[in-house]
Amino acid sequence: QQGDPVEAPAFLAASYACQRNTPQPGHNTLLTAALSVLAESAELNGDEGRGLAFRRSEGLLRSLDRRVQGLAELRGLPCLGDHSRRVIQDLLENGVSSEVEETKSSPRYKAMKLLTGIFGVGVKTAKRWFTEGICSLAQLETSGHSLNAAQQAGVCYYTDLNQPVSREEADAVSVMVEGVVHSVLPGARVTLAGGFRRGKMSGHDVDFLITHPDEGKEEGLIHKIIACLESRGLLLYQQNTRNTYRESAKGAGRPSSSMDRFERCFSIFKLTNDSSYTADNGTGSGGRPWRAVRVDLVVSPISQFAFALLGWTGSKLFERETRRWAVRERSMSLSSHALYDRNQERYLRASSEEEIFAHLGLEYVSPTGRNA
Ligand code: DCP
Ligand code: MG
Repeated sequence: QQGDPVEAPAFLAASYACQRNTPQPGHNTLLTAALSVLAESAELNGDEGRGLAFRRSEGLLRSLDRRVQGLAELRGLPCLGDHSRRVIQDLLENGVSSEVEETKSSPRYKAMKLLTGIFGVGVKTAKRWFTEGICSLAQLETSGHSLNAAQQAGVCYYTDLNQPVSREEADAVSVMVEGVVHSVLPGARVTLAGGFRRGKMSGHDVDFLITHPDEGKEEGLIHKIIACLESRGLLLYQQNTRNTYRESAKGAGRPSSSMDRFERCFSIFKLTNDSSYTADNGTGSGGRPWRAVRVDLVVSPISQFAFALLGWTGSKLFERETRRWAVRERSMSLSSHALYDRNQERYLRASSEEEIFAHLGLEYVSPTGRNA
């Protein structure tokens, strides 16, 4: 190898994504897009560990404040394993990576992406179908498999749901959700979370967190919201769950589980192309005057709101890394409900995201810097 190793600045060398500021889309989109394909391919194969390794490489590259032009510039940086470095070298030298190109054109990757692109279909189900030779929606339809209600909606609105949601559409959905929430519970607060809170210009869905300043007023709210949405004809599909979270002696609401236990509703909205909504792509497939949009509504008690907001803002890697930091570096368990200090054997309260970062001994990272 040529040249002396260059010492990376401490900020860039930080090995946890939650210690870095990661803007969207970053200065290395050729590299991050390629690593994202390899991560996705590993995830679709059920290989979580390999997927995570590529996600960490991708996150590190996105956090860099300049475009990488040579492999030597990456010396001393964490999160970049040999495999990732080989792919990066290929891309820097040839403009393409043969491994990434092969992955993208492989029948398995294409079929798994198509099948998991159906709302309600996870990796396990897609794998089973692919093994049976199902690679397209047409083959799924003729296969005779009975689909559950979510999957039926997923097939029905497949084209709409695989068209990215624009910022304008997210804003239009916000207006609808705020109108409904305020009509069923005056004083309730609606906050846009997920990728749009991180400043992304498009997303696969729109995520909302709903709370009320008086603890307890939010109980059962999800059912009232759903009833109102349905009465106004705004829902194409919905599946809701009750809040099952209770603080336990073990701390922080089962941090091992990535699912939280809030009252919530996974839904598909009917977004109409009317005066409140002026995006160019305002029609659904088949030229309908409306289109289907995935919306997640989550209701949190005000006492857990800061944790819920941190948990539902993402990115998924940023969340994962924050939890990993908490356990390994601070002996704490963090979830979307609470933060538990295992040494002090008590929950640490917080009424803002800033306070949570402070409890964790992390410098505050604003939502737009959490795009790891
Ligand atoms: N999240 C969570 N638990 C879940 C689902 C999501 O904690 N069961 C968190 C992590 C995500 C955030 O909520 O970053 C939003 O989830 P999305 O899947 O909607 O991801 P994004 O909004 O980040 O991306 P996209 O633009 O694809 O919607
Ligand atoms: Mg989202």
